[in-house]
Amino acid sequence: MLLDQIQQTNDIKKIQPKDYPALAEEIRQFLIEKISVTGGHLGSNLGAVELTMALHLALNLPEDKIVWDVGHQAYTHKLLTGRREGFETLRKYGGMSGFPKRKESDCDSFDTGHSSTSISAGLGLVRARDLQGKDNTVVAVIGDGSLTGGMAYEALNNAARMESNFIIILNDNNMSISENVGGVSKYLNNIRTSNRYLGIKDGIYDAIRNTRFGEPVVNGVRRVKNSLKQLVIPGMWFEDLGITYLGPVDGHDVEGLVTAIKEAGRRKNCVLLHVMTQKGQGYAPAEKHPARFHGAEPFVIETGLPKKKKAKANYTDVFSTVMLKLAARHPEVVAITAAMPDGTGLKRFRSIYPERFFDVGIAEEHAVTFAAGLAVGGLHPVVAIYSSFLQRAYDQIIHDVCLQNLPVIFAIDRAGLVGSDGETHQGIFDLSFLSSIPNMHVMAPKNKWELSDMMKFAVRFQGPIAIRYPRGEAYDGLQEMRAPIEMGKSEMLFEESGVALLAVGSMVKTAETVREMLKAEGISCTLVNARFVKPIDTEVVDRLAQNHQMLVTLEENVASGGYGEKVRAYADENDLPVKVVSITIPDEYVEHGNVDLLKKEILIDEDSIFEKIKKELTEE
Ligand SMILES: Cc1ncc(C[n+]2csc(CCOP(=O)(O)OP(=O)(O)O)c2C)c(N)n1
Repeated sequence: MLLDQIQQTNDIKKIQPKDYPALAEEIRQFLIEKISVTGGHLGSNLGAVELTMALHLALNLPEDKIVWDVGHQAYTHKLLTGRREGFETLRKYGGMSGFPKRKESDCDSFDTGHSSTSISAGLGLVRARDLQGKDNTVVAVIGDGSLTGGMAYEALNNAARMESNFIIILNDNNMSISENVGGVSKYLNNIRTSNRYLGIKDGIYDAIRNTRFGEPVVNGVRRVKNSLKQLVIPGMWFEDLGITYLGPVDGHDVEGLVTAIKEAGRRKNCVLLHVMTQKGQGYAPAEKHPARFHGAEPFVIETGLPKKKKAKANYTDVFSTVMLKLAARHPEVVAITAAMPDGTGLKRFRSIYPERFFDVGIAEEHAVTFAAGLAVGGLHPVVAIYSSFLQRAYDQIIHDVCLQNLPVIFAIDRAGLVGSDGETHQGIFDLSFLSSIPNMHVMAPKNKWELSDMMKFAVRFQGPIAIRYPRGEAYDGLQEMRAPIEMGKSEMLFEESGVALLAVGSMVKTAETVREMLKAEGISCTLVNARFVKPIDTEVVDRLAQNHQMLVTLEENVASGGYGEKVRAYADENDLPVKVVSITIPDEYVEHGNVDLLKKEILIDEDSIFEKIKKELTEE
């Protein structure tokens, strides 16, 4: 095995060029085998095998720096930097992260997870290098999908006309998670097609050079060509900005890539090297279904089918279905996604209402302000975004939506702990950051029927409103509890005395179990479904404070700025005669791992909550 010769960083340089294709094949087999067991980002990694090999051959790590945009394609990089064993524990609690982590290796030069940051971070590394008189190479590797994000353009604008080397590698596989969208994607497509034309042009030069007219005519043709540049030269747009464009080059030819990277490294300015790759390269199911294999669950290698059959509907499915119903009833309802039509469940909406569906690319800031424009224009937009990616659009939510009190619905998927993607993807801040915004309303459903009811409520409401729901299976308990939704009102599920549990969204299910545990110990227990985190139901807090010893709030969100803090502040301000205990995620980043395990670690699982309540009761 060639791979056995690669134990640590730069070992790849011992491999003979003739063996590069065989090594690439071994790496692919390795990745397919490992990811089929652990799950992970397969397609993007299979597409970047040769590119990563070439970077490791052309550069000298860790002195040279590679910033991986999003970071989901860095598995081969991990493999080539002494982390082969880590694949046994990939994305597991305490194991190797699925993204670059500086704490994991000195070859990971910047932590990523969210898209379109690599050029900014790389530029920072370049300026730091120059100011300190160092001469290492800095490379940002960004995909064509990530190049739809606004931050990438802000960075390009700053990198342009710089008089120092900075290599941006555009890893163009013509795909985001789904099909890439927008003008830049079209532009890159045109480059691919015009490349053939340029090949013919180069052929013409060679032919003329070999005639008796020779070099002068070649130069003449070149001049004409320059005046026609806009039409025929690939990457002219980058060139016009002041960024040298190289390519497009075959992203599966290691030796060609090494030459191109070294060439890019010789320039005294910012260079964009355009590399063409295929997502899922070398594994037929991933080539055929790039969206499914972007982030794959464990699968059977022979068939590519998931190992575990989906048993129950998840919240995304419920949202997907209710959106179709709402669209049929309300012609003003339109849907927006930032490059995640599959992940957010809007694919069915897209196929039935293509003219009312907008995939804006990885552009959450734009998505939100665009929604504000749609709302001012008389429509009722639903912006479906994962909790952690919505963080990006904070100013747009405040400045463009809430300040004007516009009817925009935020459907926030993957809220709470998401598991194996880790720190960058946990949706644990949204209750805090949304509920501090004037005019915003924030809800969380206890089960699948309530998500549907909340969406219907939101469509009738004329103002900014957010519904946050977790990743994974939708809770299908408490079906009979379906009191009509009223603004700012909680739902009483079981009314007793003693301890009152006030639970938000996903924590209602947990609280049900905790209540059973408490009752088994003879502790009488009320259970309230909070429903609203903004505004909180102060009436119920007032009432429960009168005949309960203790109020316990439960939420899958950090402590700071969350529901518990609000209830406690209200109780304090109003001198309510009751102790308030808050169960929250600690104010920390939560690493990757199985969600049930993470909950135990951070003490928000049923047993830990039960123990905490008992302890608090004895400390009364
Ligand atoms: C801000 C943000 N929004 C959405 C995502 C989800 N996401 C992860 S990868 C990806 C597509 C990236 O496409 P591209 O950059 O072309 O890389 P490829 O997977 O095709 O190699 C998206 C939308 C994210 N990571 N960050």
